[in-house]
Amino acid sequence: MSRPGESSLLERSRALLIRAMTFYRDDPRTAGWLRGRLERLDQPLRIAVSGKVKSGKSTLINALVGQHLAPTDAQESTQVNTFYQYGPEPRITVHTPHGSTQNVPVTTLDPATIRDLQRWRPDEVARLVIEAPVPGLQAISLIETPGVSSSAVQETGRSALAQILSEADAVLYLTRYPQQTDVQFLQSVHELQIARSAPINTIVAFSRADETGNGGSGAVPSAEKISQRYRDDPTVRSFAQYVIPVVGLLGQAAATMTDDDFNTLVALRRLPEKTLEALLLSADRFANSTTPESVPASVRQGLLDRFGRYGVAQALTALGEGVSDPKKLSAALLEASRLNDLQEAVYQQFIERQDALRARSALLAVDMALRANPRPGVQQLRGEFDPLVFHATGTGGRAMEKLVDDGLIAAVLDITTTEVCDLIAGGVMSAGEQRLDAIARTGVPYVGSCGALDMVNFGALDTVPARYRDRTFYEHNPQVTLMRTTTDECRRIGEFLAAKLNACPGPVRFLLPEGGVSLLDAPGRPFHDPAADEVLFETLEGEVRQNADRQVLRVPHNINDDRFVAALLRAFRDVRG
Ligand SMILES: Nc1nc2c(ncn2[C@@H]2O[C@H](COP(=O)(O)OP(=O)(O)OP(=O)(O)O)[C@@H](O)[C@H]2O)c(=O)[nH]1
Ligand SMILES: [Mg+2]
Repeated sequence: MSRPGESSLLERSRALLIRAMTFYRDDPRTAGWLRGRLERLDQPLRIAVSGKVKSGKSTLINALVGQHLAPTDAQESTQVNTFYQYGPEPRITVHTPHGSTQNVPVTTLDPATIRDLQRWRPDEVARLVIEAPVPGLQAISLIETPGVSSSAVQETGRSALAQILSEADAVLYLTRYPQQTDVQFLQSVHELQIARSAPINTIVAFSRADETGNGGSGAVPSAEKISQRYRDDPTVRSFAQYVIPVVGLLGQAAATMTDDDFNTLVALRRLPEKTLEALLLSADRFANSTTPESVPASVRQGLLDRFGRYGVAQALTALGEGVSDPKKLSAALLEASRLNDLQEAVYQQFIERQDALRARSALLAVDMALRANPRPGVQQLRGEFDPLVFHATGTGGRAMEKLVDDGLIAAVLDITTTEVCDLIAGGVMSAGEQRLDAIARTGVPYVGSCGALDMVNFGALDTVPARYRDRTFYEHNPQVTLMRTTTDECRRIGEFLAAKLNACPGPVRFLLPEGGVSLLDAPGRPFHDPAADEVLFETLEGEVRQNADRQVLRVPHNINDDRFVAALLRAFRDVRG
């Protein structure tokens, strides 16, 4: 079942889908659907390009693919889900809502043919699949969805859009100005039942960034500032891994620039400085001025349509700075369009993590099949889980939360939360301020406890900061020195954890081991300090807003006691429902 060199995540996804298929031998439709999902594990990663009408989806697809394939239009809007994927020959397939398919004979692909097919109504055409022999589609397939809030989406409802998004491994969401409705939309997608159990990886592109403000030379830098604000916004962060400005139009022009474009730009650059300045004062003047005749108005208009005002200005600046051939100019413009950065983000967030993204899609597929066609035996597939162990070393906590974010973790037993001590007191094993945020983002069932909240980790004794000279230490070994947390630190640790737990929408149990939070904290051991522990427990009890779903529970044993373990397991069964 597994392939040589295949990661264990992919191997498990393959195995899960194959096992699920065996439960549907008598149901060829579901089995066939699952087989399709299995085959997808060997196909390029699928990225949905979504966003409002006219947010620049088609333009950005062309920029990413490096070819003018998707029709871009100022008036009509794309109404049909359109898949752009790699194929050895140009090919267009129309899928009807009833499941039949039809090949449209083509020898070449051009936007006009695709546009004609996109004019069909969504009840006539469910999706268009465009296959193109372009290298840009070898690692990823792109799915353009109809604009959010377009008539197509209004008619078929959000569920059709959610359906397409559920077929994607990741989402590139475009927004012209990150507005409230976009945020609401993204949240609503995340709140869908299926997404909640497996949140989808999303990059938000602040598109058409050259039009920010008055569209002048400061447009892209100010789009960058706005993006930064959104990156820091906890609501946006909860559904998007990345927010990045991009000028798709310039990306498209740079990726498809011809020698004629280059020669026209060079001819413009050679004009006397004053003539050029006057020409660049407004888009209208640039395209319609009767002079210079050496570059006729119609040619200028064409350039403006393809590059935009910002793009033309950037190209002329680059030429002025000594860029001397089309290749170098194209590279400079790709940089100015921020397409390079977007591609890098797609690479880092999606392609490099594709095994996790694919595993999420496989889990989601099995979950969807089960919900649609419940089978007694197959239920158990969902109930089975493999324990994954993470060490509380800073990187361990972060790795666990990354997998939680990827929707690959069914429930969390977070017994040793000691990374928080290192965050609060400056130890060497902090997992950062974001510890527990993935639990809040996803609502994954969570059981936590106070493991090792009595200790901060340092390296060798002589590396401990001087300000801590008078504290209680325990030399675990020559490389590891542990420092007892104080009452004040315990209160701050309790406050930190309580605030995080209060943000968790899923079921939460947090257990307080009254007999000590570590072996060193047991009676007679060097870190035994019931007063400090009591401050920790009371802070948690006082600050966590408890209800039926979110409970803080005292257990009268040491955290390493079997009876404490039994209480943890009871809580675990409880949150798993
Ligand atoms: N200035 C500027 N215009 C852009 C940019 N991207 C797209 N446009 C223009 O915006 C209009 C719509 O672009 P499309 O790429 O067709 O947008 P879309 O989101 O695919 O639109 P629908 O599919 O119809 O919803 C076209 O006129 C594009 O030329 C950009 O980065 N800058
Ligand atoms: Mg479009």
